[in-house]
Amino acid sequence: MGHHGHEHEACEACQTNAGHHLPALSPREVDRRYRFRLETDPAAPRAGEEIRITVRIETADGRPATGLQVHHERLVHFLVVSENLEEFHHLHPEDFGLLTEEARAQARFTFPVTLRWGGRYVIAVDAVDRGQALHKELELSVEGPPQPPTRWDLSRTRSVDGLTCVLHTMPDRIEARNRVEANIEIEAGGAPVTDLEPYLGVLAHLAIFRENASGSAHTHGGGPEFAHQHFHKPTPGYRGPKLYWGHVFKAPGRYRIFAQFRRGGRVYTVPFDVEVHAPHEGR
Ligand SMILES: [Cu+2]
Repeated sequence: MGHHGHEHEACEACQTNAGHHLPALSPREVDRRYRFRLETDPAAPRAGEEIRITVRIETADGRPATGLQVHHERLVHFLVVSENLEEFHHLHPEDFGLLTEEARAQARFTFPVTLRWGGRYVIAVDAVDRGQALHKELELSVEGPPQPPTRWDLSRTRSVDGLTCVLHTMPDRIEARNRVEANIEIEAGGAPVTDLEPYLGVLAHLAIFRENASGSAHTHGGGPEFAHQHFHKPTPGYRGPKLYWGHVFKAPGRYRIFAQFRRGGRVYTVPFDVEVHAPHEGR
């Protein structure tokens, strides 16, 4: 969510849909207006053991943020990623029955997770407060075996659980600070997949992390209406085979994109790695 929204005022059609067009607060504004308090149980979390993570969201005056709104069918979305980007979880308190009325009134969000390694993890928090999207990254330090180096794979074709997914980007060479139009084309057994199912309100979720988990974004995709900054009307009943999305990568470097979509009641997570180049000057 970090990036989606601020450049899409033109689209009336999607606005009623899933909330991709909400104005996003800048990281500076988020820090000015909110406090995020991270607690873990146990206090010194260890790899291989369940950790209960609690994030409390307060406004700058120290009160619970009570204006949070459901977006994409959940109140707050948490993306947990290891520093090497080899481990990724997309979690919500509701899915564990942990969003009680009391927790909600206190803006206290708890979820369990078991992590593979020690070292640094990033928890990216996505919420919507009074119509404005906020994205915040928190850090967690875990005891345990060191994380192996990132296994980068810059190929644009990935085969996962019987599906072949091909990432197309326009332009092919991705540059920082310039919007990229992208789609992921999905095939099963050589045939295009046209029975994708909405997952948390949209056909595609994209969690995007820069190398060393030094930056993150959560954006969404779907039918052709997601191409070209959402200028198109939604295509009713569109279920594939291409998941359209777009993104502005903030800085050069390597990125891992976790694309998530659902088919046959099952959520697939497909990673793609891309190199983002410094923008050409003088254009
Ligand atoms: Cu989510």
